[in-house]
Amino acid sequence: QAKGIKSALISVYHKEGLRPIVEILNQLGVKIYSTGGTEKFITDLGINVIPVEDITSYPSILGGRVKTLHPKVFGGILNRGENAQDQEELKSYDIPQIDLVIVDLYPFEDTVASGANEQDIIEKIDIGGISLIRAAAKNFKDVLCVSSRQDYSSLEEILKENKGVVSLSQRKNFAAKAFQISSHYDTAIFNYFNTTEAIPTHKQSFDKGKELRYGENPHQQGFFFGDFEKVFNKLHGKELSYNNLLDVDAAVNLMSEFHGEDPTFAILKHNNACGLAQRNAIHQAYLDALAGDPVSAFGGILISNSELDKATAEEIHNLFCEVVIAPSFTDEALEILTKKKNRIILVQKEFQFSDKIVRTCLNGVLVQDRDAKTDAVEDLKTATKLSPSDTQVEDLLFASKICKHTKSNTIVLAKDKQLLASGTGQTSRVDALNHAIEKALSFQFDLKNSVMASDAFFPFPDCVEIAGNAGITSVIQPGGSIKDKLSVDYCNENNISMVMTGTRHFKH
Ligand code: 93A
Repeated sequence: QAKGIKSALISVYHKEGLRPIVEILNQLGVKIYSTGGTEKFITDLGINVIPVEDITSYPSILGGRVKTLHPKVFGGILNRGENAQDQEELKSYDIPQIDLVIVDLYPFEDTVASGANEQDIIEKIDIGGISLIRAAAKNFKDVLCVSSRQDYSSLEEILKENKGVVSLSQRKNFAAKAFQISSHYDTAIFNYFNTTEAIPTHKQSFDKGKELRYGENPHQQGFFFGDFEKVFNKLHGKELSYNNLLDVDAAVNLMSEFHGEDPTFAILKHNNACGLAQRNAIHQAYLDALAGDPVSAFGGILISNSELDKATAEEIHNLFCEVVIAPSFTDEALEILTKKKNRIILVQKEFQFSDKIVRTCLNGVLVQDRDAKTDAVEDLKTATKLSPSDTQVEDLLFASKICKHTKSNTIVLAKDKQLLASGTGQTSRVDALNHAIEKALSFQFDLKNSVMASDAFFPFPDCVEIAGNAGITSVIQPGGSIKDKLSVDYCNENNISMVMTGTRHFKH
């Protein structure tokens, strides 16, 4: 039921932003109780406020450690309006009813972050405030609980909206927020104490999710549920963000296609490869991956399938990049790469990908098998009169692996085991191809005798026509369109070879 607010208990650490709230409460004729510093702040605004000591008949003791912890305060918050016995007890013990609790907790996390000493940190473990929050949130049927200064503006709106009358669902929403605040607060305290590995943190993070700085954007909260340490040994750098984790996941998935092959280096941005090359040495693989798109590489995620050596590290050091992943690093390479404080260095361990993929959908979840199919020579059916040469076959399979790990619709152009360009996440295959061609040419690549991979079949012959005009001479695609013949005919007329794999690799 909706309920008007007649009394409020305010105890906040940060006072800024509180003024409009107390002014509205004052206008509404709400009786305000408050603790020491907050009480002074309100008095200074010229607004009437009753010290909480008047309720408890106790001063704040133990240097402020006990100021609101008292049955009269908690009785005023926890009593049930509908319970006759509760109401009887309020009267007989002279306990005032409290309808609104506003708390802003001692800044525990900020104090830890400031590098304060242990005693100062311990003093910033809020006991009374967190108890007020939990009590008010538990009794949301009767009490509105505002548990952080971040909620002052929404409180202000609610108070203005209906002259201090607050609905049950509004109170319940604030209660949910309150328990989020209290669990976050306690987790921060737990993390501070759990330095001795007394409790295995990886288990804890798997059970509860690790809170990230934020989600995809700063206004979104983010969590990671998983066991990062099972996949990586982090040697250096800042905390991984939500987007870093997604990119790293894309990187290891992509690089798994080249496991055990010649030295291969990939650079990813926004989960897609913007550079990838396979060479005899990792140094050259890096240089040729970077050449694929030196513009996009800025701020990218770098991954190698081979040990990173000094020469490669020296090159990488010239580039601003977020993350570098490799199965191992030489000591000299590490010395160079760790010179930048934030650069994240990850040693990838041997691990098994889960065979299921999960994502949210319409408030439920979609689950599917991982795309574990890698196109191989034996899958290829030549559809044209002309067969691809052995080197072309190698390039076709190389391009197809990249294609599989690129957002659909995608077209990948490659030559000599180097990604020349790709069109990623386009709404049409023609757009993807045009984009790839334009991009490759802008970086001065010669598309003559390059190969093209497509994640799905060509519904029309337009793509092979554009490809032929650009100099592309071999094509890999799943096949299966009713108009396949039109594409094949064009290839036959223009000396282009085409192989079909029978396997589509959409990635939405
Ligand atoms: O030290 S406490 O845990 N003991 C308490 O009884 C208590 N009651 C409220 N800290 C307590 N508070 C906290 O005091 C509130 O959470 C708030 O952060 C702060 C407000 O104190 P003041 O109004 O004196 O500035």
